[in-house]
Amino acid sequence: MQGSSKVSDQMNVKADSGLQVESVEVRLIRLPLIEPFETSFGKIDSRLIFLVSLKADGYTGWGEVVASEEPRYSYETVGTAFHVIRDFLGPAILSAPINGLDDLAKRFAPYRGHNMAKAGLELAYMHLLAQVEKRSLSSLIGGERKRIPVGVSLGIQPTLSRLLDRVDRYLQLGYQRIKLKIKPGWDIDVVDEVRRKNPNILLSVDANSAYTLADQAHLKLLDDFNLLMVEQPLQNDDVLDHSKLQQVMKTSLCLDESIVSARQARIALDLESCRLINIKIGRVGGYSEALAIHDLCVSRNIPVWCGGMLESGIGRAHNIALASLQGFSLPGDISASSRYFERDIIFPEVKVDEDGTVLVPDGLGLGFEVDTDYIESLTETREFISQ
Ligand code: OSB
Ligand code: MG
Repeated sequence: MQGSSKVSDQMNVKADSGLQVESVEVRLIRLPLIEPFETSFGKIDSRLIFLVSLKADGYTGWGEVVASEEPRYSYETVGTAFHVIRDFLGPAILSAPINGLDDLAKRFAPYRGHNMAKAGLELAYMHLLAQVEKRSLSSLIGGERKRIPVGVSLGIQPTLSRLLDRVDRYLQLGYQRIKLKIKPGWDIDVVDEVRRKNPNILLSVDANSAYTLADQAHLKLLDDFNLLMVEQPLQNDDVLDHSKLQQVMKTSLCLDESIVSARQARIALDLESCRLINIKIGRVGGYSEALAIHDLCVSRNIPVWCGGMLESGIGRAHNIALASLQGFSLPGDISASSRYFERDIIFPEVKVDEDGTVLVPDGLGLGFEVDTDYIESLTETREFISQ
């Protein structure tokens, strides 16, 4: 397959020499959200951001662990990621020079699960590698898009009129796709109204596992609204019921929570549990697995798009690089910094242009400067990991 061979060739350029990571640092900073974000599993007002930085050869590589404070979206939390990085993954990184992304992924593989913790370190490593090789992260992984199409994910709102107002706002800003969070009691009527007011927009919904197959008849009502997709209607660990649901629904299902590895992606596609996949680097355990899922989907003509976890600019810059791969043909949940935070921790901040695209930077590494002074001033917890 074209995609996979190219990606791994590019990444092993300097593999022979290996890169000895000299230090692993983790820190927590809290960024208040401009507006609370509510999904079927709860509401948050701020994001506790977990940053990882690796040092080698005079460079610093930055990554972000997207785990939340509570185990709702997934079982991982900021606390479990801290533990797993400090006691297992950090020491594994420091133990010997790293000979490319595959080597790192293999070193993490014996530790089961904890994908977000693994991904945070893989992100930091790839940022480091891009700098050592004097190229952009996008080009390092074989990205070809110069601009990526983006959409916005709108949380559950206190009132319908407030939601309609937010829809208008983001359409006016150029966003190419609107995604509505839904749950029982905030679904059909809401979607009906948004669609009635906006007959021609790309519209999708995300249930974050709020339904079961017993709700099938209710979910089928969504078929009337010409939705781009229904994201993760059923349980996080299920692919069989999603397959049964997809058989009776006209609308394409998209899996998010259920796809935690390339293996699960293959099972879901073989079972026809979905027609689209949302790739989040954190959920799948890092670049290595994200690239594998991308390549698998390209080979099967399954469109993918880049999901978001309300990341800071550091995680978002990585998402932009990932979404520059050819297979990411649908708008990602990669919104402007100003959609989330008063002030981001990178500069320039992420901007969405009037045509609803984000420019893929071609500068060294992330293509954004990490605002280390600002990060320093926000740091609540900081720890160096030793071997
Ligand atoms: O299901 O896609 C999701 C945020 C947190 C947890 C899960 C999800 C989301 C989003 C936000 O939808 C997307 C974004 O970062 O803008
Ligand atoms: Mg989702």
